[in-house]
Amino acid sequence: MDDRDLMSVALRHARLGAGKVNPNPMVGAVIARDGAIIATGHHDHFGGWHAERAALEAAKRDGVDVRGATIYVTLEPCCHTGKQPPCTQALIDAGIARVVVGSPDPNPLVAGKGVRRLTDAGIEVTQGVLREECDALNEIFLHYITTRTPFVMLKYAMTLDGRIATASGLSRWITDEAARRRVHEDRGRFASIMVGVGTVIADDPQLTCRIDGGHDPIRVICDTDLRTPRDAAVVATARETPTIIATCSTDETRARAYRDAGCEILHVPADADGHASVAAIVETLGGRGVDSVMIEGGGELAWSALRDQVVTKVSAYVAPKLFGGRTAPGPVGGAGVGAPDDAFLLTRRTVATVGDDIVIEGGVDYV
Ligand code: AOF
Ligand code: ZN
Repeated sequence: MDDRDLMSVALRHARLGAGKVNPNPMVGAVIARDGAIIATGHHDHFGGWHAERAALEAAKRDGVDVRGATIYVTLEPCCHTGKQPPCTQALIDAGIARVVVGSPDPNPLVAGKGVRRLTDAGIEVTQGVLREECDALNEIFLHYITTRTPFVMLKYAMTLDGRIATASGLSRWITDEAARRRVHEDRGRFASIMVGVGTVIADDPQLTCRIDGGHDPIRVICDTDLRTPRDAAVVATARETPTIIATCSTDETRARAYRDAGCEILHVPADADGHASVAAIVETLGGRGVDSVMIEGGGELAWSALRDQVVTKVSAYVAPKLFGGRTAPGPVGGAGVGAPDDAFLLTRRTVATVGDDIVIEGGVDYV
């Protein structure tokens, strides 16, 4: 196998940490000799071994000699002491001869210093192998480590005529199985998921990651006046999956009922429209180390998040079907922009098909 093949194996291992490592990056490592894999490892959970050490320990456990071997790592090895000791030192001590790196680590504590430490020690370093794939895998980490604000993805599914429900309010289902599975994969790698109370009332969603071994995001309900039904699924399961109800209400009696069910009540100021401020919620989450928020509806919340300029990326699923209906809602509500020139523009766009559906994604450009 060549460098790219071995890095793609490292990428596969990295993904095993999805949802468990946040706000750390997903990192995978493969140790190889003459193009053949002799050990693998990944960063498995926040605070746990880094990928490099996991691979070195796997080799030790299997009695495999790594001196003179090459290691493929999806992210530049760290050279600082955090919850774990520096990987660069571990690689030097183990006698690794060559290090192949996917993404540079923008963490100011690392940022190029990891690679320099290795080359100073006489190790050959090759950088940028499958860099695009490695960067894409860690879009959340790369954003959060440099801005300290959560990576916010606005996700919605609509028909080709721009409806997220029929005129009578029915929305199950717009996209097919394959697209819905991809959404669950996204839920698994995001630290939190946010919906408006209208969506909770209309759909009674669980907002969990329903794939094998998947990690559930923290659920955040944007509920200005504490209207979340007491028997909603998110309230009933708040002891298993953390649920935050963000509100402007000061009604302590109602708040206590949600708290008794295991929910956290987060008091936030109102925005200009009188809704619980999305910007304030996102800021609070970021301050707690929550590196990512997936916004899953509805239209009012989507608009507030765009207007507050907190959306980092849009993930739009378009189903090849039409609902029609004068009053059938679209994915983004609110007041909307005043003129076409005021539109929110997407940059770095990608278009792909998932099953019968189309998924269009891109970063939001606020300038
Ligand atoms: C690596 N390999 O597998 C990971 C790295 O607190 P710590 O010690 O876990 O350090 C976290 C930082 O280390 C994180 O912000 C990122 O810069 C880097 N993560 N580095 O060499 C890994 N997970
Ligand atoms: Zn490390």
